[in-house]
Amino acid sequence: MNRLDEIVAAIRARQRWLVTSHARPDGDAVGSVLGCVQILRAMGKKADGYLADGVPFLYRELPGASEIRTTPVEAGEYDGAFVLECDSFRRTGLKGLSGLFSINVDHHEGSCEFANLNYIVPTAAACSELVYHLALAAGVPITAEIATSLYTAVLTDTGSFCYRGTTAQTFAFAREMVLAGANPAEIAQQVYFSNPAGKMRLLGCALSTLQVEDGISWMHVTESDMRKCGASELDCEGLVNWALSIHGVEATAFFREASPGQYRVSLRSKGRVDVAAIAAGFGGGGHSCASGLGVEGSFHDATRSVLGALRAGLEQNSQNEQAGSLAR
Ligand SMILES: [Mn+2]
Repeated sequence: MNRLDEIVAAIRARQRWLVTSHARPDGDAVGSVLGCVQILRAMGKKADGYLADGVPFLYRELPGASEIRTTPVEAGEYDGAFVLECDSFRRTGLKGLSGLFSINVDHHEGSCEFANLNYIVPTAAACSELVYHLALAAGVPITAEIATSLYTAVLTDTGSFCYRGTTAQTFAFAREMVLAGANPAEIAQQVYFSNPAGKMRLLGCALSTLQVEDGISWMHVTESDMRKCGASELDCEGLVNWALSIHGVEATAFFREASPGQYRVSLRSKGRVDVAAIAAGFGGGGHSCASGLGVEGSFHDATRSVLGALRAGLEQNSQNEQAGSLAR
C-alpha cells in the first residue's frame, strides 16, 4: 500500500479528526488546514481546524476560516490529528496532540517523520498540493470552496508563483484548482489588496530602518512601533519581502522585537544563500529561500550574529561559485 492509501485507510478507521498547522500561520498553513477539514468532512468525518494563533486578517474571508478554533485541545475529543506544513507537535503551539494518532503532511526539505504516518514531498511548492493528492487518493471531489483554500495556499507560498520551486507541476495544480472553481482575480484581490491600514503604516516604519550593505539588507520594528502603528504581530507577515526586492540584494533579514531582548527574525534569499541552514543554526527552520528564527539579547547582538551568518553564507557561495568556474 502506498503512503497516501495508508493515510486514507487511517482516516476511514477513525471518526473524529483535528487538523492543525504551525503557530504564526501563513497562507499555506491556513489554506491547507481549511481544505483538509473540508475533505475529511466530505469523507463523512467530524473534523475541526485549529490554529494556535488564529487566522491572519488576510485569510479571514476563506471558506470556513471563522470556524477555526484557537482553544486548547480537550483530551478525548478526537481520534486523530493532521499536522500540516509543520515540523513538530511543539511548533503547532497546541497542547494535547502527542497522545493522538497523528498524520504529518509536509513539503519542507529535511522534514522529520515525527508522526504515526508521514507524507513528505519536498518537490511540492505548497503543502496544499499534498492535501490535494490526499483528496484524489480518497476520491473526494474538489468543491469551489476547497479549491479556493488550496489555491490561496499555493499562490502565497510561491510568492505569487515567483519563488524557486515553482514548476510546471505547480501550475498544473493551480490549473486544477481554477477548473474546480477557485477565482484567481478574487483571491488576489483578497490577499494582496486588502491589507489592514496598520500593516501599511508598519511597513513605512520598517522601511525607514532599511539598511543595505554588500548584497544584504535588513530592517526592524520594535514593540513600540507596532503599538504606534496599530499593528499586530500578524501584520508583520510579508514585510520582509520589500527588503529583498532591491537590485543587488541577495539575502535579507527582518527583525521584530517580540519582547525586550527577544527578536523574531524572518530571513529571505534570492537563492544564493541557503537561509534554512542559517535559521537552523539558531534553532529555527524553513525553506532554503524563506526561513525564520528567534534570537535573544540586545538588538546590536541580534543583528551582529544573524547578519554575520548571512554574510558568511554569501561569502561561502561566492567561493563555491569561484571554485566552480575555476574547475570548468
Ligand atoms: Mn508551505
